[in-house]
Amino acid sequence: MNDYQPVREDKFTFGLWTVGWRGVNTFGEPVRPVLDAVDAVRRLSDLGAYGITFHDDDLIPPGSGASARDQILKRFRGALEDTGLAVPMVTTNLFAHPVFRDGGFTSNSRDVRRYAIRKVIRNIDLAAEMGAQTYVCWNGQDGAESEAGKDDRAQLDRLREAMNILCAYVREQGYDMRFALEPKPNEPRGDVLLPTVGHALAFINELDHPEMVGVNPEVGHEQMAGLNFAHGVAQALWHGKLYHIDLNGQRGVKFDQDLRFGAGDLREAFFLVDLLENAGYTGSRQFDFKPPRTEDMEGVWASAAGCMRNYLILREKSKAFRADPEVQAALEASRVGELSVPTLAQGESLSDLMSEELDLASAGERGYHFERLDQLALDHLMGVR
Ligand SMILES: [Mn+2]
Repeated sequence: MNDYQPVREDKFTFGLWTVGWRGVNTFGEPVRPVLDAVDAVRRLSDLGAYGITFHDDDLIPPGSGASARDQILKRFRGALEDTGLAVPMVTTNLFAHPVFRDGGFTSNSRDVRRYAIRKVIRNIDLAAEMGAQTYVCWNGQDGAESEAGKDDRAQLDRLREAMNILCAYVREQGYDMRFALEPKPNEPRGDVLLPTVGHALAFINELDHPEMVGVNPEVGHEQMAGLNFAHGVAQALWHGKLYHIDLNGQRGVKFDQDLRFGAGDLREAFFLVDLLENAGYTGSRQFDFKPPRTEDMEGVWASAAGCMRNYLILREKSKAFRADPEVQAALEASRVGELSVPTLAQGESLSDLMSEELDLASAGERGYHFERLDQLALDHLMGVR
């Protein structure tokens, strides 16, 4: 019997801001105490995680002096060494301070944009010291409530300028680091810049070094726009741009719920794990969730363990689905493999295709049997096969 105990090789990571989230929401005050980063490292390691990630301000409180900073980093590094936990990704908080009320890289205020770049550059140095190879950019407050107040095309110019500066810096320093842009449609801004995976992928093509920049899609961020997350991730993989992923749960088009992975749309979670495991994705499986305010610290760790357990259960279900002879026959009947056969055979030309006739009557009658195939998937998911 599989006990679904995670191991380092599963590459599960957690943001310090997830298990450390104190449960502040729009209407409610904090419900949990401040979590010491060292405790987070130890607990996550005990649970079987591979790594921990952080925003600059999560680890080092803003306004800390040089000696306080050194002390914090020394303790944190000590805990990493004791446990073997990695820091594969680091990111910057360009959203909490009032100065970012109109965004960071794309604030209308030029001095704020310059400050935002300084803040990120300093944190990139720390990320490199920690061995992080991925740097996530979530442009949380970059967006608008009113078209009148924001020149969208200038905003894209400024975001491009900032990303080009960051890429040039990483190249100059010789850091082994890539960037991952995190799309989100809204919240906290009425409309956020780069709202979907597709917007981000198109934007990356306009950069000086597009090969250094990919995406960090988050389950809930696509689903809160009613989009199919597995499809978005598949396209990111197809472009070779899935540099990182944030896993969590969301139920439909509403505020960003950040439920634990597997809560929310379980069916889409199954097809997502099936995709990641079969597409050769080798990066971190990061959980970016918020343990609900109902939970005390014991509930926080139960919630974190649940994220990993659900991934491992779904991974096992996906394997069983793919290995099932009836599923293989159903895939065949649905012509799933046929889509991978090029429409023109090698050496064929358009004229070969043009001279062919299709029996429209019989091809039009052809059923695709997707319902049977999908039911087999659900049978596996629901544990009756
Ligand atoms: Mn989210």
